[in-house]
Amino acid sequence: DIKACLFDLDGVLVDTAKYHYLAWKRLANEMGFDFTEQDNERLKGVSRVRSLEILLEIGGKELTDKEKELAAYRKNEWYVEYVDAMGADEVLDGVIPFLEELKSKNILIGLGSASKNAQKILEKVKIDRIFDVVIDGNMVSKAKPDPEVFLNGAIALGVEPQNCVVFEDAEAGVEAARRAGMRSVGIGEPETLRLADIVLPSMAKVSLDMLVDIGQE
Ligand code: B16
Ligand code: MG
Repeated sequence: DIKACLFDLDGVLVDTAKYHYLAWKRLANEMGFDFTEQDNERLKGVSRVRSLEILLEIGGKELTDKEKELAAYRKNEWYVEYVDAMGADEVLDGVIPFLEELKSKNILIGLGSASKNAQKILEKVKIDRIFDVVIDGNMVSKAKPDPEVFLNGAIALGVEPQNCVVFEDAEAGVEAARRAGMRSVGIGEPETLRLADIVLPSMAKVSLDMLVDIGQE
């Protein structure tokens, strides 16, 4: 049975990808190349450092380690400006009622995000207090698809992996869930989230009954 639900942040609870995009685009433009929304798809669920490497590859640019550090820092400053302007209305449809349903059934709620800004974002959109544990990009050494972020969440909650369900929009995140020995709900397209136990187009379609079904497999 299900004792805990672990949520990815960007693409599941909020759409911060659009702000990441604007900040990366600004950096790319300053360096003299364009960065499209399609390019941005490659950065979803990927760490900040790795995102920068992909961006530089797209632009055909090479930077020294020192320059990379500065570029990532500046991108984050711009990104955080957008985050600071976020409000409770940016929580994606279906999320709040579902979290409340989990709470009422005493199912534990955890966050497993690659973002180092996760805590701030949860506070801005006013859902931080619903979480029993938050594991973010500051607390893990290995990025998804490594299962570390979700395993740390399960340990912190005192729940076995087989009693956890992960909600993820990124292929690497679904793979991380599987490698952690957890079930997963993919949020997005079935073609890109093949490893998920079920795929839904958005959190608006999620329900506890549906989880019970996958929990009994
Ligand atoms: P930060 P998630 C990820 O969030 C984003 O999808 C990804 O685009 C971003 O680069 C990463 O967080 C790191 O974010 O720069 O704030 O540390 O989907 O794992 O919640
Ligand atoms: Mg995500």
